[in-house]
Amino acid sequence: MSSASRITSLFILTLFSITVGISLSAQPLSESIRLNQLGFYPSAPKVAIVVGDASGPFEITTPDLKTVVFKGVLGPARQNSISGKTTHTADFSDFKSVGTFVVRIPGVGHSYPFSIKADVFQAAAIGSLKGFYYQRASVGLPATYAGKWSRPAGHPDTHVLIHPSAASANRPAGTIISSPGGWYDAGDYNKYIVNSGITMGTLLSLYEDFPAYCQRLKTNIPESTNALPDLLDEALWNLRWMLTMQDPTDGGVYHKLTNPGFDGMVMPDKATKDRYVVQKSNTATLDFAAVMAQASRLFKPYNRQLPGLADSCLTAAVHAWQWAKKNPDLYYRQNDMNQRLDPDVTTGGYEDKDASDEWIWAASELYVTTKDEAYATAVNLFPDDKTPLPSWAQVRTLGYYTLARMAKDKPLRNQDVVTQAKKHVVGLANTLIEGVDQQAFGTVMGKSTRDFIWGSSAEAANQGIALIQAYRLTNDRKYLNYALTNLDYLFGRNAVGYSFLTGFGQKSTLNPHHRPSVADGIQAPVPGLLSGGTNANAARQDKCSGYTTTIADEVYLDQSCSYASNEIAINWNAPMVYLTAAIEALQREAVAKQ
Ligand code: 9MR
Repeated sequence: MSSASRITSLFILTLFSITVGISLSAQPLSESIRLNQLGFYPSAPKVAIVVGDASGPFEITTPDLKTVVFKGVLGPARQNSISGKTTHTADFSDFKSVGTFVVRIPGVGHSYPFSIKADVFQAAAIGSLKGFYYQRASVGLPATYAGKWSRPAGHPDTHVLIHPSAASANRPAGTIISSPGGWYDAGDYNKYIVNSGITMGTLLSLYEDFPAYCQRLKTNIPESTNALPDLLDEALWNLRWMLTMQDPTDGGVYHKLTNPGFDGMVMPDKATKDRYVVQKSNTATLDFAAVMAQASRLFKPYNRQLPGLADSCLTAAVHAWQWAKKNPDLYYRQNDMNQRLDPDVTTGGYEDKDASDEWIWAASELYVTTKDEAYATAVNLFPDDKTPLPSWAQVRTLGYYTLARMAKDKPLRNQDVVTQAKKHVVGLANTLIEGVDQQAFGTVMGKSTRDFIWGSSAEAANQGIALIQAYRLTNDRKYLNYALTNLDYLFGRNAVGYSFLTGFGQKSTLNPHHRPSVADGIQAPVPGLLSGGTNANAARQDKCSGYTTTIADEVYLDQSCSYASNEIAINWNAPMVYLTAAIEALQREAVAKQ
């Protein structure tokens, strides 16, 4: 090669590398492109959102960016009503091929990879249900089931003290009772009946709504080989604990089982402080009644495997209901209790100002289980037109879900109650979907700053459940598609770009406020746990120092100190299980019908 041609080829080579360099740096991963990091069903809507100014074409390519498989044009600018930021939509619903892809926007970059396939949320449904196994108290988690998150048993709870607030003639203060098992509530190790209430109600409703799908759901737990579906086995772990929280003498239910103060950030077996059951409360007792009544229906077919359990549940429910009738105003008031009695208790309060919704839920479950009209008339089931989104403090609509479910086989004499419940549920869904298409992220979640409360991820999941309920009652597919938008929200189509389910998505919560995840020395968090997520008031509430914004839909900090935006909790995980599993179940039904 002559020196001239050597220089020429060097020149070409340099030019080539500059060009390649430019083109690669022009196509970096862009955090501005937000989408469901797990992916989409082939025939479902598929949307990514780009935050910021952008216009013109976008492409779907293979993850190596080499092959363009679909081309589209970004939608017009929309303004986020919370932050004022501009977004554009990349809608590639028409692209239906199975595979792994990215969204690429010239001048912006490319998204995280995602899949298009059937069963795209199946692993998340299994994973979020398995999350409950990792929360089990009083038992070790062997590697066969827990993998690298295997850990020794903690909190045997076989020597639990009766707190002075819970003293009764038969059980004076200091009496020892045994109350093992159940799930740890959240990032802390205490066990609270109120929060167990909505959690169990949600999981049991999933089973009632989609029994065939749930019967096949396998989570690799110690009970996986028995005759019961894994979902019921998991629920049973907490149900048996709940039963121990009822005072057998009078039917009242202790509000919680707790240390006086929160444990340090240690593994369960290193947390050995005294544990107490505290005062019986109206809300705990009514939530307990509702769960036991519902459980009694579900476990009835398993009488051979669990002799007498369904009957015991119903007896416990009725006993609890009777106690509540005698003590309707016995609210849990932690501060008042601490002023009168020792030791002071400073763990989660789950306090409530109004038990009317707990009455409605308990009455509805008892009515549907027993068909005894007395429960339908004992309380005013429809005191007004409201249909509040379920949360631990607001369980009215759980009752409506259960009553509306009875529309199918019409086993209730009082169909008027069923019709009204149905109207409420569909009305809630209609309110939720209003104006969503104009929203910056196009998700049902996030229409207003009010959505961004402590545990907002569960707001998104519970909105999704309401929409699925409406879909089941009307067969109108729009509700299902809107429910999918909230699954998109939870897996990354949101203002912070995180998938809030640990272990799922390329950019998911890594540092939850969760004692085992902090203390186990393993880098990856315990998987399948839903972070509470964005919370407009988090900085004021947990005083963690890392927050960088006050924009309501962006206040999220993936640090373990951030218990107000990054804790995990069973009442948040349960609706995540419901939403992922229900959508999978419905997808299978749709495919089977094709
Ligand atoms: O989920 C609860 C949230 O609605 C409250 O605003 C917050 C403060 O009272 O408490 C949350 O529940 C926590 C409970 O009290 C203790 N275990 C952890 C729960 C999740 O953060």
